[in-house]
Amino acid sequence: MKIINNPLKKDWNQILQRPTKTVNDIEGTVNQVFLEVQKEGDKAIAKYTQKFDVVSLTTNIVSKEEINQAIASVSNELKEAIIVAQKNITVFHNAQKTTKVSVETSKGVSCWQEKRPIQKVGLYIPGGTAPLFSTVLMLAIPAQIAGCKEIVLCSPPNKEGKIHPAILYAANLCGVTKIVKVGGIQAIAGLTFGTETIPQVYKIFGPGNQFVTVAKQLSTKYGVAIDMPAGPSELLVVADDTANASYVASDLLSQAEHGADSQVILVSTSKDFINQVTTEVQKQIKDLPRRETAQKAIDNSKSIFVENDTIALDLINQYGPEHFIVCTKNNDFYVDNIENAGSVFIGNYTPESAGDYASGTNHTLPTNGFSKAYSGVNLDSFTKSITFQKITEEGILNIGNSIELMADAEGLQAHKNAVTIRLKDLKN
Ligand code: HSO
Ligand code: ZN
Repeated sequence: MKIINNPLKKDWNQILQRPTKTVNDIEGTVNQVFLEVQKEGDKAIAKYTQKFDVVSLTTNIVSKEEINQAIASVSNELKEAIIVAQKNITVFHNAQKTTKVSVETSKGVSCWQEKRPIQKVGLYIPGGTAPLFSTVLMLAIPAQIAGCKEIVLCSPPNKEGKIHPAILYAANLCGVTKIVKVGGIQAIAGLTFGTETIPQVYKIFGPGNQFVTVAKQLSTKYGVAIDMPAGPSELLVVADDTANASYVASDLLSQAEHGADSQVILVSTSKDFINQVTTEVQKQIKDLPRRETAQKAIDNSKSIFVENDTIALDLINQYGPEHFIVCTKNNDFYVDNIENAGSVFIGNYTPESAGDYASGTNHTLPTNGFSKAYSGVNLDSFTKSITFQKITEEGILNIGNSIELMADAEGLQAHKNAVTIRLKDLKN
């Protein structure tokens, strides 16, 4: 980790830059796959599954039998752990339900807002080196609580044509209505257009590599919503001498092991503490099975010494971390004043892993500074609000003239007429 001492404010932007990636030739490939899937449906899906996942399947659809086999092959211990997580995620997302907002804005003019589930949603779960079955819980549980009717999960098949059993177990546990073995760009294209086997959906959720991210962005051009623009994982820890250097090092490494492009940052008002954490990181990384990945991320990461908590907070708000751990003597100051962060972890006994798996909060969060404008996935991500209004005779008499005047001033005579015609009747 590079140590940076007391940086000038004018240099913060440059210091806090995320590792950049090249997206040049991705768009051409994504467009091509989309066009083919739109035209040829499952035939194109099979072609690209063969090409990218190097497997040819007799069917995309996961059968009841495969699900049963998966359920049988997951250990009881892991099942119990997943059920603990499921309970906490359910409790937290259930509590996010809101009641209908209803108000009389003027006498006789009632307005209200109600939420309705998005009927069809697609959940993308990446394959790759870590089978993220925890992400199944984070997406399927709120979808189910919101009342989404069709919850379609897509995940790439491995070389044997299979999806990891824990992903199937979690999907089955959390109310996924259809599981399809398809990954990458072709999965997002399938969910966008619908094919013989993949249902078309209204919104696509979930993490993925650069190809999946660009594909999700393209799907919005075809009228499909997405959860948020996704990027590599990030963690920023602010900690001082009251924190435990070994704990902080373990947290930094927990995010660093996600990918070589993950970014972890330590901000501290103590130089001595930064040195302790650096030593601890070097010690702990040696025993990690994913140490090569973690080391690459650590090489790109920074420890920043600043003089006081006010400067630290300012810098953190400018960065807008996906995950923010606070372990200082002034935790309340940070908690009360943080403006930009995806999810906040407070105190020595709140590792980020807790939010990744089982505390109850959602781990699908805005990266890349998007926490300045985006929320993480939550119950509302699976609903939309509809507004209603009902106006009585008295109500239209109350606001009719204002509408007429405004419509007239905008030069929209027909709008005005729609009110005038009613007012005339009422006044007669
Ligand atoms: N930290 C990741 C989520 C995750 N971690 C899943 C472990 N499994 C992005 O928030
Ligand atoms: Zn994680």
